[in-house]
Formats: sequence, structure tokens, C-alpha cells
Amino acid sequence: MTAPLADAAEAVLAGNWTGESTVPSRHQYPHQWGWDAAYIAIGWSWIDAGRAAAEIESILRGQWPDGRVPHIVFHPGVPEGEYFPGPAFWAGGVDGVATSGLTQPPLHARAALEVSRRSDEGDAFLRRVFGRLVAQHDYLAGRRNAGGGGLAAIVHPWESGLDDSPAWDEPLAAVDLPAEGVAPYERRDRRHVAASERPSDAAYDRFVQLARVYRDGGYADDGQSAFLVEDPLFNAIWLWSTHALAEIAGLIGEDAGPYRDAAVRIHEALMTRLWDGERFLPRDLRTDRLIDRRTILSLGPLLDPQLPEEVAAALAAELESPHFRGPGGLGVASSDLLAPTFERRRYWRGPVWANLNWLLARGLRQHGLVREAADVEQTTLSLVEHAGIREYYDPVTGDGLGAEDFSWTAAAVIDILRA
Ligand code: 9WN
Repeated sequence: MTAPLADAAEAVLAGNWTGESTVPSRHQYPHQWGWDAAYIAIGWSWIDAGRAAAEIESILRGQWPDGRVPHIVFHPGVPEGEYFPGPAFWAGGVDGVATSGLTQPPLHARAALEVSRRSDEGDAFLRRVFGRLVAQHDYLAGRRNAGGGGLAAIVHPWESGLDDSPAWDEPLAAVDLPAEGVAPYERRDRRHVAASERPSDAAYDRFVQLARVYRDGGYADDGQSAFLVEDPLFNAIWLWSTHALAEIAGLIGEDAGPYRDAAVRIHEALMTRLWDGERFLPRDLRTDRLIDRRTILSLGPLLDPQLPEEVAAALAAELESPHFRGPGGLGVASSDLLAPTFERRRYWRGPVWANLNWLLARGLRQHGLVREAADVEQTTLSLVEHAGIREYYDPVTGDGLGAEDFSWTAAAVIDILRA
């Protein structure tokens, strides 16, 4: 693949670097985000290992005493009005670092391991972050085990990272809104991106209401959230990171046993709680039923190295099917191309995302599905080359959508080209 693409990707990361960490995109998301930081650190690791380590240590600076790694660490210099909901809304944080109170997919241990491989610091970086990563995993295992079966539950669609996935339509519809209506708020997300590419107002009302209720309850993980879901992608990422934690422990002379055991437990819970015999589906803990929607979330367990071979093969076949791969062979769609909920241009309701394609390629390769992995990577690179380093892409035309100069897309490109 071409040098100009690599140069452009490096320029995006450099342009989004703030001195301490990297914003997802300058205008749309002017703070540091939870799982973005992990992808971005892996991208930086090929160019500047110091910045890669700083990226991870910056997001971990926002970690709460209970272990949660927040989904946003706010930059103090950015005015409140630049992003909604900003620091004043969340009223959260630690040691002078303002943060949100939600979390996001825990990709950080995996990123830390990858960063350490290209760092001159030897094990010193891993030693600095190990305790914090363990605390993050303990938080998920302890405070988020709402279903009691050993998986982590998310309490808000923003925690999935796939905010308005059709998988969340049903559980979101069941969220009660106040009789007098949701207290007024101002969306800021459509100043730089077309409304047709962003979630609906109805979805936003529920996002805001859920976040307010969680905040007003002191961010207590008491199992009372009106939205309470076990997400296969979130849990698969947690599992993938748990394997990384075991590896990190081994590298720095800590006991890897607890993390190996935890990985076995999460793997078994994924299989017993979210596999329906045909596909992985999110479990709605409010109804204790699986949510029967085909979305990219279901393909996430490819990241589980212990997945039985026939299950991995079923996921790979689903990924290659017309539900996820358009006739033009463009990347993997975020949700079923053939379903009535499919929307080509709207956020997580259909578009192709480079970070998810990157994750799936890693998962496929882990199961020896090398041709399939290379195909996903190559189509991702072509999309980006054709349409620019955007937040997401139309799976039918390949048009670039959402924010411009997007950091995790740049990071995915860099890792695919270099790895
Ligand atoms: C809310 C930063 C984040 C990503 C999420 C993506 C989007 C935020 C928003 O942007 O979410 O967290 O305002 O839409 O859905 O996955 O981490 O890139």
C-alpha cells in the first residue's frame, strides 16, 4: 500500500496530538475518549513509543478509586460548550481530572501490551500501568456483574462504543422518560457532522436521560439501571485484554494465574450466556432475553482465542455473508445490510468503521483465518485511500462520513501497514 496513505495517517495523529494525549477529531470530539485511546496508542506505538505510552497513562489518570476507566477524560482548556455532555454535566472525576462517569470497552491492557513491544522502556511502562489495568478489570468483574454469570454489564449505549446500534433499539425503547419530558439540553454533535449521519433526537433523549439518572444515583452500580445489557463485543474485548493482562503479568514477574483463570471464566460465560447455537447476541438483563438483531457486535467474540473452531468458522461465514459484506466488497458493515433497520449513512446503523474492521481482522487471524483477515484489512485500506481518513464509511458507495481526520482510523491504517 502506498506511502502517501501512511504519511496521511501519521499526519492525522500528529495533528490530533494535544501534548499529553490525542483527540479523536479536533472539532467533533475535543477531549480524550476511553477506547479511542487504546487504538490510538497502538497507532502511535509504530511512530513514537513515548506518545503511545503517554496516551495510555493519560486515560488511566482519569481512573476512579473504584477502578472504572472513564469513557471521557476532559481537557481543561476546552470550553464547556464545545462538547455535550461536557464536564459540568458529568460532575465526575478524580484528583482534579474531570471525567465522565461511564466506561467503554476495556481495550487498554491489550494496547499496553502492544505498546510495550515497541517501547525502549523495557518493562518499566508495563510496571507503571499494571496495577491500574488490574483495577479496571476488577471493577468490571465485581461491580458490573449485574447478571451474576461472570460477564460485565453495560449501563448505557455509550459504554458499548456503538451508541445507536439497532441492537439497542429494544432496550432503549423500554427506558421510561419523565412524564413532563426530558429536561432541555442542547445537542452539539450536529455542528460539524450532518444530522443524517448522527443518532436521532429520540435516541439522544434516552441517552441523556439514562446518563442523568446514573449520575444522580452517584454512579452506583446497583443493578437498577433502566438499560442493563451484556454485550458480546464489550465482553470479547474484555476477554482479549484479560489474556493480555496474563501476558503482561508474566513479563513483569507477577503471577499470571489469576488472569488465566479469569479468561477461562469469561470465555465460558460468553458461551453459556450469549451464544444461542447460531450466533452471539447481547443479553438484555431487564428481560433476561437475548436481543435478536444481527449486528457487528455478534462478530466480536472472534477475539476469543479459545473459541471452538466451528464457532469461529460460523462467525467468519457470517462476516463474509451478504448481511455484512456489500456487493462491492467494501469493509464489514456495522449492522445487517439486509435488515429494515439498516441505514447507509447513520453512525452505527450500517456504516463501515475502520476500528471494528481492524479488531475483526485481528480476531480472524488469531483463528488462522489469514486470507479472510487480509481481505478485511485490504478493503479497509482501500476505503480509506479512496475516501480519506474519516470516522466511518458508507458500505454501499464507500463515501467517507462523520468527522474528518479521525484518529482511530489513522491508527488502524498505521497498524495494518506496519504490522
Ligand atoms: C459518545 C469518540 C467516540 C467513540 C464512540 C462513538 C462516539 C460519542 C459521541 O465517539 O461517541 O461517547 O459523542 O457520539 O460512538 O465509540 O468512542 O470517537
